[in-house]
Amino acid sequence: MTLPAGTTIENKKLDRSTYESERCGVLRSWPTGHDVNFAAAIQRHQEMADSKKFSISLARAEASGKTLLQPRAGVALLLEHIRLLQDLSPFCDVLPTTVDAYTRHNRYHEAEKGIERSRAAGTSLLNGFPPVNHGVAGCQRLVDNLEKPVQVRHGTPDARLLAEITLAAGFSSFEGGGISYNIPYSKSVPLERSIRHWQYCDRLVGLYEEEGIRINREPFGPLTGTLVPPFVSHTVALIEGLLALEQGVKCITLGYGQAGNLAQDIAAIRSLRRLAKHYFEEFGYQDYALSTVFHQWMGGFPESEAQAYSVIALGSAAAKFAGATKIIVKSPHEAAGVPTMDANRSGLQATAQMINMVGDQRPLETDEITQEIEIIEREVHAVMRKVIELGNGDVARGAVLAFEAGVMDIPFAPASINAGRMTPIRDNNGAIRVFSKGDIPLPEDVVAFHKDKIAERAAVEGRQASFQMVVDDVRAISSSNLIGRP
Ligand code: 8ZB
Repeated sequence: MTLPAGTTIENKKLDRSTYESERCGVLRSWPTGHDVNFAAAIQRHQEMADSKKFSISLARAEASGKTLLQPRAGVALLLEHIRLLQDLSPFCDVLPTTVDAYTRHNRYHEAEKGIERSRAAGTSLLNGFPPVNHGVAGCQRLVDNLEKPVQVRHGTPDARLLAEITLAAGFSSFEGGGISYNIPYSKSVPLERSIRHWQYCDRLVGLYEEEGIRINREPFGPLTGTLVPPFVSHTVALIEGLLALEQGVKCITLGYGQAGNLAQDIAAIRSLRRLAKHYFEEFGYQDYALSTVFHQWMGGFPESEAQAYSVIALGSAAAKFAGATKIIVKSPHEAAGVPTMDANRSGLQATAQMINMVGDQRPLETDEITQEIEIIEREVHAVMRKVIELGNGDVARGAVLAFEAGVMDIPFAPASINAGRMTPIRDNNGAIRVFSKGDIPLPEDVVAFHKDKIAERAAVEGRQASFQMVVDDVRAISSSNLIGRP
């Protein structure tokens, strides 16, 4: 679908009839779409064991203070993918299906060739599992052969067919959003279009909810994973949360990617919860279940497996001290690429050891954490106020205008609509600060706070803060430090 010229996006629940007529086109766009049958899908979810329902795992974790572990995993062929998830299952709480890059770009013909070539080669030649090609029956077979809930994890600006097929097959959680699966991933997909396509996905989840089937939705928190200040990713998470709730989503998990400074990371997850409650209430949504997800470090990793374990461990400690509901786990193979099953299991085991040890301690409360929470909340309120003002109260329209104006600005993102005028940098304690704010409307005193923190580092290093310092920071963790010192 291309939006007709002049159409403006708005945060309004799609009419049932608009959705239905669009759905016909979506399901006809590739042969496996014909096998989607909504009534059969509802029955399937009704008959599914509670142990396979993502929302139930999340609700139990929220109630008991448990932290769920989830790896990433996906290979081209169905039987190999089933085997991989079965092997990982004892070491985690909830399962993924990481989708291949052709499917993320709706290139199902090429995914099909990748499947055929993988069969011939006897090994996966795709970087994930292609659910659309395996169809409802193939995906059902996957869900049937697993004992834990499965989530679709991808990076798709137009995920409508992917959502129809996987949810019909019994997947009970779907990652992504119209901003978070566009700006960090694509150069020229119009933001209005990806937001509109994700309204369709959320509306579909809302239809399942109307039938009493709870499907979890999870906007992608880490964005580019490169020096993203918490307020930047929080603003996106809150807007995508609001867009999802409007379409009838009831079970939402907001995410954040580890930045590296313990106090800032703990503050980020705690503030994210508070901010979500604040904005969801402000816009009149009351009936929802909220949870959080912490992503272990999404930037460059050290090549040495021993060093990689330390990065994994610090993220695990931060996530557990913060009280995140779920952790997305990295593996010691991260620097090399897609992990083997053994490497994936090792990452899960390292994470489990740390969260068990941290879980035996009281929640960490320090003045520094309190101060970071305060700063993040003031930053988010400043940006959200402007987004709401730009959109005349509508956050979908406000988000598009905010990106155009540089009010929302994601560091190192490829999308042409993204201004890229804000520059982040680490302070002397490794927290991510704003070096140059571009057109983000941060309050004067907050800007001054960032400036002081950066000056402190510059003095210690005996050099001016500069773009070279930013480059040094981007490389620091993969070369065994947090801060890019000269
Ligand atoms: C945006 C997410 C990037 C992360 C991992 C990468 C990286 C990608 C697969 C995978 C296991 C896959 N990732 N594809 N991990 N199996 N098919 O996602 O290594 O950490």
